[in-house]
Amino acid sequence: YATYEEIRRQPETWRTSLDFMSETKDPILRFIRENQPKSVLFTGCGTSYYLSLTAARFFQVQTGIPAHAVPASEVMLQPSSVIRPHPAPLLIASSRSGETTEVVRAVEEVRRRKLARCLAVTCEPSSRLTEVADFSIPLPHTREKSVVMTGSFTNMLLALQLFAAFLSENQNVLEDMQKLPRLGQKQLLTAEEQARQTALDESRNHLIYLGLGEYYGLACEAMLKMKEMTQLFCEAYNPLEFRHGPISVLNEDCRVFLLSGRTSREYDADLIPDLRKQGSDVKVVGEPTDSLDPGQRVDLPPGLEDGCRSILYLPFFQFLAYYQTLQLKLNPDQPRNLGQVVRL
Ligand code: F1P
Repeated sequence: YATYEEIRRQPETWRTSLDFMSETKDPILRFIRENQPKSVLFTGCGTSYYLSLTAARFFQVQTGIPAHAVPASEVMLQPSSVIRPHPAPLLIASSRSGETTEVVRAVEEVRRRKLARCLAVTCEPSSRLTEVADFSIPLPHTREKSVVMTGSFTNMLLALQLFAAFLSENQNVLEDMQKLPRLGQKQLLTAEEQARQTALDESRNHLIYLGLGEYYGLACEAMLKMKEMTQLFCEAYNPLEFRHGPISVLNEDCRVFLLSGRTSREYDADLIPDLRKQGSDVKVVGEPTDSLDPGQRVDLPPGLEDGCRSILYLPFFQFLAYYQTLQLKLNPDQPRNLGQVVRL
């Protein structure tokens, strides 16, 4: 299946993206310095919106420039409710295809009203989006055959994170990002095997993904992969928000994935027993910890800052959705009711 190949080849494509970004660093920084944005609005649809959520948090933490993310339909239909033109913001639009109607129209609308300058990140260098944007970061080596987005998510996110790190000139972050292809390659086989084993248990058919801050966008993307490929019932929440009502759905049909980071560790320890109370299975995905049995954990390589670790969460969740799809005897390349591009 193309989906499988596209998940597997990710660490190599991350290397190409890092090299490409280093080569184009000067024009990217020139574009930003010319525009001096006082805030940044990230946008996209579906997977590209979820990567925008994570990229916005990372960007604000790195640069100190206020950043947030909204779905492209909101920029398209209600631009003045999400963009204030003074002081001038920057709009960063992400789209694998560069053809999704809401994204293209959002950028067109913002430019027509002169609300902001626009930077595009896409896997299609000759798309409508690159035509209408002021500046583009093209990543054609991450083009995909599969309907679902896998490597395009991690690569577009990586490019945006590197862009933030260029601006902040944070050497630790820049060094951590260079380690990702090697760490990702090392972790890939374990992630695949753990995902394959987890998917064998079909009794858990209500899946819940929890992530805080930068990890909320990752939790949403993990949820979307499973939903698109398997049509199982999946939800994503902020972990502590989950306690404020949604927790009442838990039962023995549920499996909860907690994307754990350093900032939330203390609170995660307190939350896990509550998640288990009604017989739900809980898997904690993050840096290794002695406080949980190996069967309750999905270990990621240790030593990186929370934000820099982001893309390493994805291969496990992508493989999980892939193997769960095979388990249900569905075709991972062709999810029901979905095409590569949504045009209105
Ligand atoms: C965004 C998107 C995907 C979704 C499906 C349809 O596309 O909504 O997230 O999985 O493939 O398109 P794009 O704007 O990134 O091309």
